[in-house]
Amino acid sequence: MADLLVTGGAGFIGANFVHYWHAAHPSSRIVVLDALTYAGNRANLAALDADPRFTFVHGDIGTEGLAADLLRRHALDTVVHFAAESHVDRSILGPDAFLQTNIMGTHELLKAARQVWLEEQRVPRDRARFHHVSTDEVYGSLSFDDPPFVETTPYAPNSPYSASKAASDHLVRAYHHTYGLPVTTTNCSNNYGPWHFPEKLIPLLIVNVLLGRAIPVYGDGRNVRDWLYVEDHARAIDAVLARGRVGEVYNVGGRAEAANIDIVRTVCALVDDRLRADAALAGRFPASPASAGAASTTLITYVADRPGHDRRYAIAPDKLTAETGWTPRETLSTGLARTVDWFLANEPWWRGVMDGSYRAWIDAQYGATGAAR
Ligand code: NAD
Ligand code: TDX
Repeated sequence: MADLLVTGGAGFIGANFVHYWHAAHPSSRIVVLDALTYAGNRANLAALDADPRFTFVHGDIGTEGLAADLLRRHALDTVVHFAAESHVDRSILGPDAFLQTNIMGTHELLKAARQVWLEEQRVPRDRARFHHVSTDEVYGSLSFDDPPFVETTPYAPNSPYSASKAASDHLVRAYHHTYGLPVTTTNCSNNYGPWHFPEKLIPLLIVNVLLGRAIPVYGDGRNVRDWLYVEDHARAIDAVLARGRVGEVYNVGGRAEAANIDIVRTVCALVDDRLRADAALAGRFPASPASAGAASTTLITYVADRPGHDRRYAIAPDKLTAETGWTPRETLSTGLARTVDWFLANEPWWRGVMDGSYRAWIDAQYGATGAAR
């Protein structure tokens, strides 16, 4: 069974993946390396602290020698690389951190894997795997009548974020082609689900509806994204590690295209239904329109468009399904309902990440090292 170095495991998708993997592979060891940026929450992994199969390391993927040391010390044969700066709006405001982490940080990890697995031969080549988690945004933007992205769609990244992810994809490919590093890459569509940081559309929307705040819709609200429930992404990575071919790229998506404004209206209706059906819940969120008998859609506020805003993403996961048998379990409707219910049940989590108080909790629990006390 694979023993994993998971980078960015305290972030949204990483944390969901770690919990999924921990439950699905009871004999596998997991070492998480995470810098705990604003997007990384140590609390997301607190439930695993008592398990000796789990280790948390607070550190930056770009630190020279750190990843190599972890691969050696813990005898790890697999890297699942999530760590990144991931928010497009932030990349527009300040691209530097995106280039540093997404490009240089990924390169540091590739060097570590090459050194420990290939040069020092600490793991047989047929057991080692570097799995790179990337995005459909590297393919650029589609018109409404274009066919979905496939693995051979030419790269055309439009934001500093997607350009930095495209660069990292090319480095992963080059390390396979030049040095024979055993790699796989997945390019996934928009995820949503538990532990999603409330700066991205769906969690921001849920939280703003509950707090009775304006819902900012960029431009005309007709931009289309292809949505995937995060646990289905975790299962897809598992399928690629188990049955994917080394050196290959797999697109991951839920065949669930929706215009932003339709996502907004669906989530508003879900929250309104929950609050109308449960007086105690409505009492917890008195500023939410549904608590006063109104519709949350009254909060919709059209705002200036994102610069360079990609019009449409759509992804064809046919290669992944054909080669590994993976298909998504959640539909957009079941996944959104699960997500709204998770945010209703985890109010302390989202309040904590929004007001920064979870940082105090981290310090009290873990100190600077991130190791459980
Ligand atoms: P996130 O922003 O929620 O989490 C990123 C994590 O990486 C955080 O825990 C953060 O602390 C950590 N991190 C950042 N810089 C680091 C560094 N230098 N060293 C170590 N750790 C660092 O991101 P996410 O949404 O969970 O995305 C995870 C990965 O999946 C990213 O590579 C992203 O490009 C990719 N992806 C995301 C989506 C999506 O919809 N969110 C879709 C497709 C692909
Ligand atoms: O307040 C908002 N209002 C709004 O209309 C926000 C935050 C977003 N939007 C729009 C912009 C996009 O068309 O909603 C759509 C989704 O936006 P984000 O949640 O910021 O996601 P996106 O830019 O599509 O990128 C996401 O999917 C691909 C992730 O953040 C990336 O990390 C991933 O690679």
